[in-house]
Amino acid sequence: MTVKLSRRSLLQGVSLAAAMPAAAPVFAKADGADKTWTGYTCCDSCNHTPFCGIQFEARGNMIVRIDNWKENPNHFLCSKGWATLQRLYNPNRLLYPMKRTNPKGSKDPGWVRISWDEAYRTIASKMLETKKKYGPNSVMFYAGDPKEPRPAVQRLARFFGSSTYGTESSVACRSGCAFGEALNFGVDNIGAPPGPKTKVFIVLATNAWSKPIGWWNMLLKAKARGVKIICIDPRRTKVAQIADIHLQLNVGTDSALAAGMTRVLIKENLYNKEFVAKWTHGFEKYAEYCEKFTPEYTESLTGVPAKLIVEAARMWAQGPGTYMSTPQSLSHNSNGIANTRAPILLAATMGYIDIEGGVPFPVSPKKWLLHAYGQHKDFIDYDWWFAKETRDAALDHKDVPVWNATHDQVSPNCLPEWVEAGKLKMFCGWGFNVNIWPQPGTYQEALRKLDFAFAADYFYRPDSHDMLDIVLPAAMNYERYAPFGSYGPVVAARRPVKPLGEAKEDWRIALELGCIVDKPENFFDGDPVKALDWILKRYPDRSWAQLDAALPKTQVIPGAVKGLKKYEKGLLRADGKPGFETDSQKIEYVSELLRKFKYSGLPEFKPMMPLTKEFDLRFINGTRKPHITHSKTRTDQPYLMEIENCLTIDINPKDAAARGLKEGDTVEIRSPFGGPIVAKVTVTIQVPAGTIGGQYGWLGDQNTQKLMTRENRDPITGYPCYFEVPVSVKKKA
Ligand SMILES: Nc1nc2c(c(=O)[nH]1)N[C@H]1C(S)=C(S)[C@@H](COP(=O)(O)OP(=O)(O)OC[C@H]3O[C@@H](n4cnc5c(=O)[nH]c(N)nc54)[C@H](O)[C@@H]3O)O[C@H]1N2
Ligand SMILES: Nc1nc2c(c(=O)[nH]1)N[C@H]1C(S)=C(S)[C@@H](COP(=O)(O)OP(=O)(O)OC[C@H]3O[C@@H](n4cnc5c(=O)[nH]c(N)nc54)[C@H](O)[C@@H]3O)O[C@H]1N2
Ligand SMILES: [Mo]
Repeated sequence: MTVKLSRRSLLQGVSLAAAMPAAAPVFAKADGADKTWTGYTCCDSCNHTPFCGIQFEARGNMIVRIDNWKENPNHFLCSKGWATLQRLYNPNRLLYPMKRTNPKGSKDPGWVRISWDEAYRTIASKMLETKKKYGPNSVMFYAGDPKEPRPAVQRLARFFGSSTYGTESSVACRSGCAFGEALNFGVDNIGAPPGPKTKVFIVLATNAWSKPIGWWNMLLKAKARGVKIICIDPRRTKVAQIADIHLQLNVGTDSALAAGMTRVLIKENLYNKEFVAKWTHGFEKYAEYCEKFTPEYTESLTGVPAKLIVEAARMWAQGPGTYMSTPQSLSHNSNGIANTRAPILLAATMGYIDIEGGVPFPVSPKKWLLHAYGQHKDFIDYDWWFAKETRDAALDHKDVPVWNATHDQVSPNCLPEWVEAGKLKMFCGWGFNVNIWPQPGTYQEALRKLDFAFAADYFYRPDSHDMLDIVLPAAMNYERYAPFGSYGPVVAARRPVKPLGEAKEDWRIALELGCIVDKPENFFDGDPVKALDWILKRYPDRSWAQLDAALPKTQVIPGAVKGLKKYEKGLLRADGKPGFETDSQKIEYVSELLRKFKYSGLPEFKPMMPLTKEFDLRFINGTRKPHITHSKTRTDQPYLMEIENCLTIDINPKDAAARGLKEGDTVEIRSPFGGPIVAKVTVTIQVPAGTIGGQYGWLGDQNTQKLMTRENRDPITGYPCYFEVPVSVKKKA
């Protein structure tokens, strides 16, 4: 007999391990002792989507070799991908649930190993107790950079009844830029690579090192067939080096640059009057705004030579053209939304919208959440999240009203204030890194004050976990079924090995907890494969068994809407009317949504925090490097540490000379908000004079988040300004 996990069994103290539903066909492949077999998974190293496919060879349950999964559309592994096996078999992995035995604040939390039984029992009773005492929203559900756990965690939050669900995306990642895009177009659109008819390609604040390897190959091919490339980036990136025009602007001045280019298009009569008149809203107002952005004035703000601004606008007018914008970098300053919106509106000004060679507007299969890792709207009960009562009751309602009204993920940046106000009592984390935030100490302090907190992770991370009550071992990408690797509407099953030790899949942890605090039938008896099958069966001819049988081939979720100029045919709006899914039904230069919240609605330029005599350099704290992801790659994958083993900052030769610095010197960095932070210097023209670049994710006296500020965030997204803070750099005595 299979005993199901239930709230009653929890309260009666039945052994949960014995109560686990039978897991067939789970991990069936790994059962054949020493047999050699082929498995499939996705790399989750940097979490760009689509993920990169990995094929591996296993002997019994031991992976002995990894390779490119060539049937997967994304299959060239980079240094981080190749190093994932070192992470899987890293002897420091967290393999068992643990609880603290010393009071919070003690130097040593006194961790001891516990059973899953005890872990679940403790967590579930705390969840129910906290909900009863303080209401469901006092329990926070959170997923950090790991994207894969999200659908299951969000479902758990939903059935538990808590809208306090936040992720790294609502702290600082892709959702900010996506929101800027959606304010323009009614839907997010990061842009697309050039098609056969494309003549000009704007690469906006996008670093080739953050992309799958195939992206760079795509760019080289486009260049070879004569596509003109305009790179907009303060740094001399790989893209800038092969671009026809590099608009090397000052950080945070994209809205000024776009205004300057728009003015050229208007003055020289190059813009698409017909498209603008028929399909856009607020253009006259924006044109009026752009009037003062003469090339010279724009140069004075952006640092880009006036001549080059004119030349770039003229080149853009020789389209059709497309752009690719950044997942996040434009959103990391206090004027983030305007900087995200303005440059991509240049596509609308030229009418390069959903035409051949222009920017496609893909429409995904019904209810398929394209960028959400194969998530289906019904799986998370999408309408509940967007109901007015849910939004109004969410904890970020007062902090970021525009965001609150439009997002299912709360903005968790005011977490310390929520704890202080007694609104937040418990924290449930999957892949939680406290160093995502500026001034992480403030968040550590807040988490310490909670009644109860736990997190699931691959590793024990003292900075993030020392103030928690329980930590749970998460199975890695090679050890889990869920979610399916998703490449837009292209999906594939995985074939994993069994988790090491007592690690469990994130989905399984969330679903099993759901079985206990809610009903097992709402949580697929705790089985991730059943959950995936349920999602797939929303579509004709799709099921888990079908995906599994098709391996190594991928499958397509049917129902994506194809064709061009979909706005003419009513295919971009839910009500089937022509136009775009904005308030005005047009592409908006003046956002009517922002106007409702008392903003002007225009993507206007605002200067950032000024440099001072003491803090005379702008710090871009976080541009991606090929061998580093956030905080993760440091100790987990020694191969990658061989490439770089400490915080390194890029500094321009002029700035280095003025400070008497040479390559390899050790420096101290200070900001008005903290420091000193210790780093090694790389002298390079990759950064312009006046700006330094460096990673976050290093710990202790190399932790750059201590230089950042919690104040001065973008008021619309609530995002911190990681790319704005002024700093000083001095040689360490
Ligand atoms: N200064 C500065 N700060 C930034 C940024 C910046 O550019 N500059 N960028 C922002 C952006 S865009 C992002 S995405 C964030 C990074 O977001 P973070 O959440 O800070 O990302 P990581 O450092 O990767 O930490 C993720 C944690 O999850 C664990 N983990 C990894 N995979 C899994 C998994 O599948 N399951 C579980 N349970 N755990 C897992 C890792 O071991 C690690 O402890 O940082 C933001 N903060
Ligand atoms: N190798 C690697 N790849 C990753 C990650 C990783 O950690 N490592 N992280 C993943 C994640 S979570 C994310 S969000 C993405 C991020 O991907 P990207 O957004 O591509 O990453 P960044 O390198 O931070 O920023 C892109 C470029 O923006 C430029 N930039 C900075 N400020 C400005 C500005 O004000 N204006 C303009 N025009 N340009 C500016 C930077 O110089 C940089 O070259 O990468 C993903 N891929
Ligand atoms: Mo991100």
